[in-house]
Amino acid sequence: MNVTKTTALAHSNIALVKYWGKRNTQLNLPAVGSISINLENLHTTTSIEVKEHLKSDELFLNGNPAKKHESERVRSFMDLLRKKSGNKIFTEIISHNNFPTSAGLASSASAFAALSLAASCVFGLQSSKEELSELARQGSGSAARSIYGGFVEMKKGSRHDGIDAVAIQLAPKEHWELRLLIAITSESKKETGSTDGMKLSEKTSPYYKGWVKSSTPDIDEMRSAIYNKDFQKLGELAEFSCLKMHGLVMSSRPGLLYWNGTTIEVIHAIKELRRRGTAVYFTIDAGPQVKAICLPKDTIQIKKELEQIPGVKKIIETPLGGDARIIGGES
Ligand code: 2P0
Repeated sequence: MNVTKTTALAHSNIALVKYWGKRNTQLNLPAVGSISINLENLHTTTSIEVKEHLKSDELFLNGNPAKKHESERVRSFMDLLRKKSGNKIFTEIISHNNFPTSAGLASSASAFAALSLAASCVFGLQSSKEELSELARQGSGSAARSIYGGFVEMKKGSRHDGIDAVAIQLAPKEHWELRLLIAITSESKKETGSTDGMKLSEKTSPYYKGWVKSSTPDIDEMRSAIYNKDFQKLGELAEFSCLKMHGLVMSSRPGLLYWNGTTIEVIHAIKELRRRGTAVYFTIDAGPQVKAICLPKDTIQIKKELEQIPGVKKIIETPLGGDARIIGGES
């Protein structure tokens, strides 16, 4: 009997080597590869149910009907599954994030990874992880990485059809116990989403070509830092890739600035901690939250320091998370 209702869970992820820019917008193919870690305590749970009477997919986000642009994005994603499976069914999709949405915490990553898994299941597709990653990428580039737990590399790929633009797992979370402390400095939605921000940088930044060209060595070095568990190298490279991406973003026209004043205060506090001998590094996505990367033994001290900074609303602590997975289903 076919499964008619399924629930999947996927974790968010944070890139240590950043993705910014597309080589094909239609298939959402990245212009650069990226490397991320998957985050245990930030996740999306998505239930999807086949409803015979529906004429289009219905989406509820965090307990409310989704906004028009969110529903449209999800409906065109679901069209991919209808095309792939040859099944014309429509569904009700109920999705919950356990963290602030659209505030630079990669909500689209966990959302489209969970949706890819749950939707593949109700559409009767026996998808491999690689196929799920390829599908998730078409929803959101960073979602391709959230299919896997631990340390993940997103391949830029070179094919026009995009089947080699998928993520792979470099190492499971057990390989190296890292911690992330996320300093929340604002819970407002960002003004410019990543997709629009990328388009603007591609079109207008004089640094865009240099960004694309210089990404491969970053990927190679980060991969070896992870395999060799070289924390200093991982941290220095993560900061380099982060600042390089934000430099690119700021050099667009009009320039984008995802940070607020507290973002900068937290960066300085992390540098100061390091000057005093604590191994901690920062990275920041397309938003104002600062993620401090550290080792388990230092988390209490770093958390104490960061939560004292005026403007830091709260700190979310997380170890690395596991693969996206099915957590419930009905036939
Ligand atoms: C990353 N970001 O590597 C980079 C760093 C944000 C900053 O991937 O257009 O929402 O849906 O493919 O995946 C966020 O971009 O963009 C992102 P789309 P996505 O994590």
